[in-house]
Amino acid sequence: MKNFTKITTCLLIALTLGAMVMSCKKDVEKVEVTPATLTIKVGATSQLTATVTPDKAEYTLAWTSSAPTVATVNAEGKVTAVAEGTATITVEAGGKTATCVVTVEKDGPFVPTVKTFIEDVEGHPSFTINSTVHGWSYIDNDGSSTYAFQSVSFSNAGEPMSYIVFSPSETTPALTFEAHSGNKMFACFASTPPANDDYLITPELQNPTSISFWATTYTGQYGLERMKVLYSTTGRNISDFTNKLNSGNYIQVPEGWTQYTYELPIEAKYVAIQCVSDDAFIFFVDDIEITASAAGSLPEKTAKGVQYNNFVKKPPVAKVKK
Ligand SMILES: [Ca+2]
Ligand SMILES: [Ca+2]
Repeated sequence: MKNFTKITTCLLIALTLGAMVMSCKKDVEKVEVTPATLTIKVGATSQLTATVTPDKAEYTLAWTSSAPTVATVNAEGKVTAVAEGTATITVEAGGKTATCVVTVEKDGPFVPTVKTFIEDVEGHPSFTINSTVHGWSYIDNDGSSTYAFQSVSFSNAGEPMSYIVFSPSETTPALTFEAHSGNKMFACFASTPPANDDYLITPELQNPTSISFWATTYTGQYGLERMKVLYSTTGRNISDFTNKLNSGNYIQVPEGWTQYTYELPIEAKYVAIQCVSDDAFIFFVDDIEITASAAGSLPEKTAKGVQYNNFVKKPPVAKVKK
């Protein structure tokens, strides 16, 4: 009988405690999300925060997007902008909801999202001078007009330029030599004297570790192309590129695609491939790969399944002044 009383007492205490715990659970009264509106660029991410009242409410947060083709949201409320447009992100907790209206903008500074960035030039419009796609910038410090091909025409031939997006298969008539990957590459055409002084400048880098790229002289007939590889820890003016990565004064680039790789200090902000050729013909650059020590430091990877072409030396087309 004594044992029975003990068991009953224990059971009652257990039930009472259980009921007390049950009574502590509260329903969600309100959920709020901050920010309530958000404007971000394609490729960028942003963290949303949900606040649930009362504090002791029991809930699970569920995040959804009204338009995942515009912006997606993960289970932790992190939004990724996919394409230009508007999406409503909804968070639900205990039957209550709150929303954040996300506007995704297409243009503007390129926003870094991943660790490796490969520029294969395929996404740049053909024959654009100093194409700013993906945040590339340029300095044409010689300001000179350029040599063109004898009997081969293309848009902007002979114009002053730093680098042009060159597509051999789209000239008239089509040229038979190939870019390192795909159909396009950056090209620096010889300036009609003075010597070339042309900068191809990367997008802004954060925590970079290395840069590599492929380069070639189009034809050694007029002499090999010359380049310097420089970096800046500050801005994008000529006076900012005070650090040289190549040894010697400049590199003479051979005929045939050659890969150049340089380690970068973490504070490097921009790298410039400077063409300093003197009355040569065309300096080509393709498949520039930059790596960083942390995700979120570089523009998105732009090359998908890069297929590299073999360099097949074809009889070069002569150069002419336009
Ligand atoms: Ca120039
Ligand atoms: Ca290419």
